[in-house]
Amino acid sequence: MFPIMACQEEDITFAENEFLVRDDDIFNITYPKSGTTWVIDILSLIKKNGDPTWNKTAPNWERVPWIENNGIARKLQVSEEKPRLITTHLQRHLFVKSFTGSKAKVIYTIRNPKDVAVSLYYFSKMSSFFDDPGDFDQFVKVFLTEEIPYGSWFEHVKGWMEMFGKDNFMIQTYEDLQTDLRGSVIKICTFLGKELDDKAVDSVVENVSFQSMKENQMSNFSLVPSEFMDQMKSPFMRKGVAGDWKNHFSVALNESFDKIYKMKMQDLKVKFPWDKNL
Ligand code: PPS
Repeated sequence: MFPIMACQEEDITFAENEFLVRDDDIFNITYPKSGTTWVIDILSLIKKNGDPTWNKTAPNWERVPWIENNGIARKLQVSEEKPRLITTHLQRHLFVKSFTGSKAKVIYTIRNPKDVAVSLYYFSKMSSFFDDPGDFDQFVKVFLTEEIPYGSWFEHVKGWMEMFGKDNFMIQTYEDLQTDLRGSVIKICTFLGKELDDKAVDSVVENVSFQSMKENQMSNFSLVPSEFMDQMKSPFMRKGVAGDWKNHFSVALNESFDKIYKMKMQDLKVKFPWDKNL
């Protein structure tokens, strides 16, 4: 399932079958609400060696566009940008076929799924791209299925983790961005083979703080008309913390979530920071 206002079948089919990946492409890949826009701002600052001008003058969807969104794959196909910075929420099995065998790099950002569910719940309330989520417990039950835009969180993660260990694949957690933003920026630079001096790294860190991005209209979606995103209902840059799920999950809901999580993730060898609490 995809939100029809953002993604048309034709665009997804073109991205999957006809889009030609270049070896210097850089992909920012996430399940929604996992840190997509945070990494967009980090990547666009790294590309500009820490100069914030681009981040402050072009919206995130122009700097690191979502390949599955209306008309974007065709535009990117003829783009002369080097490197092309591309975002996607696509599952691995729907992703661009020509990626296989290329040297294009992927940064896969992952977040505690309970926090993803909370963030997506509020986003579904404010955004006309998604159905009204109803009551929180009900929404979490839907979140645990496939019947959700962009598909199951579990399938998304398991699909992309098949690339684990490959030289052109990096896992970034939202939680690491929280606890060590500077260290994470440096790791991303190393992965991309991009050398930034200390001043440039400082500028990246400063310009991607929650507060800076919340105030930057090129990052906070305030340019989107309120009929599509009603930030009076819930701001896009909502809380920006790890662990907000504890304020939303009842004991019973948490237990049933953990049970399903363990069952669905038991075969996955890769472990995440939140797994130790299970
Ligand atoms: S989307 O719609 O999929 O592109 O959303 P995405 O950007 O993946 O996720 C939005 C959540 O990320 C939080 N966010 C940040 N947190 C901390 N610091 C920074 N700089 C930052 N930028 C985005 C944003 O607040 C959403 O999380 P919640 O929990 O709803 O606050």
